Amino acid sequence: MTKIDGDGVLPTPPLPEIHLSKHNHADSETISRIIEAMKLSGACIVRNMFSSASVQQVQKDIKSHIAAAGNYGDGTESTSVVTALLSKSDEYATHMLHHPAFHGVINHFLTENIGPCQVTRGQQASVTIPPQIDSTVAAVVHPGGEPHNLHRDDVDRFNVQPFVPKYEMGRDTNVAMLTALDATTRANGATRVLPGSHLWDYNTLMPLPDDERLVDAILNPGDSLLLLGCTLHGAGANTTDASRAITACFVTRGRLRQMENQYLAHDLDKVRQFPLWLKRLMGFSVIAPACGWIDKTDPLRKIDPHAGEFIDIWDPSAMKFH
Ligand SMILES: O=C(O)CCC(=O)C(=O)O
Ligand SMILES: [Fe+2]
Repeated sequence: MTKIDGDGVLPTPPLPEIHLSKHNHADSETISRIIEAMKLSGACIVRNMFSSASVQQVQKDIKSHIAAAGNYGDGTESTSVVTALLSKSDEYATHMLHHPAFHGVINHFLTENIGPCQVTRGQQASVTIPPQIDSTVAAVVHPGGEPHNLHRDDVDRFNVQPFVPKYEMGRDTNVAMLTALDATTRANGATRVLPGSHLWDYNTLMPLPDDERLVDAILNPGDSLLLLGCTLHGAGANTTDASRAITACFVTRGRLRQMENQYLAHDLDKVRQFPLWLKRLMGFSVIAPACGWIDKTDPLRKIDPHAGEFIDIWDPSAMKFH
């Protein structure tokens, strides 16, 4: 019988790696290479994204939160998941999340261009909907930690997809940037990725934890794994006597509900201090023509009246009429 689910049908591609020559920098050609690698394999390691000074600052910022952090409640008992990183680390929020490769990748996979569609008789409109933060966490796998279940990050919103022989845009509702704070190795529970599984039918039985196609994302501090929401992965077992920490910024489409409620997870005084691009990425915006308003206006009018740039509902500058 012909298999149509993708599992075992297509050859398993490699887990690609792209090395940045300079921290915090990626030109458009490099970003395109990362995107193509992700389309081919479902994930891409990007080396040298952040400096060790930056990594050490984030480590310092989250350290005091680890002891009190629980896990996801999904069988990952030996993992501490620190949430709401934007409030816990300015370095993470305003510096790491400002990386051009991160923005290039999330914008490519998750921006939606909708329309022209008829909004009223005889009037057509198109809108561009940018992505938004889904959640930010640090995952700290402690000594003795068991391997996490293989999963797709978009399971939370039941983004069930069929097998495709080649990547199709629109398939993903989620993209993640996992950044190593500690070196991740096979021994300490590096994230394991199944390259090519982003093309599988979602109803294909999940592989076992010892599937030989799984590849360890071995990262140095400051390297990231950029991951499509439809790619199977999970943290490995930590057989060492030291914890290993990564940060994860999950991003979703602007029209979907956010996993971590960004409007309540962060103190508004804190949000006020964030740069405009970050406030927008958190979802403090109106998605044209009219999603997310307060009192029919841009939510920034409420929390940051001096923001200087507002988009209210039915704002002609945010839509194209035909
Ligand atoms: O800790 C890891 O290696 C992966 C974490 C992860 O997959 C998740 O939080 O969804
Ligand atoms: Fe995950």
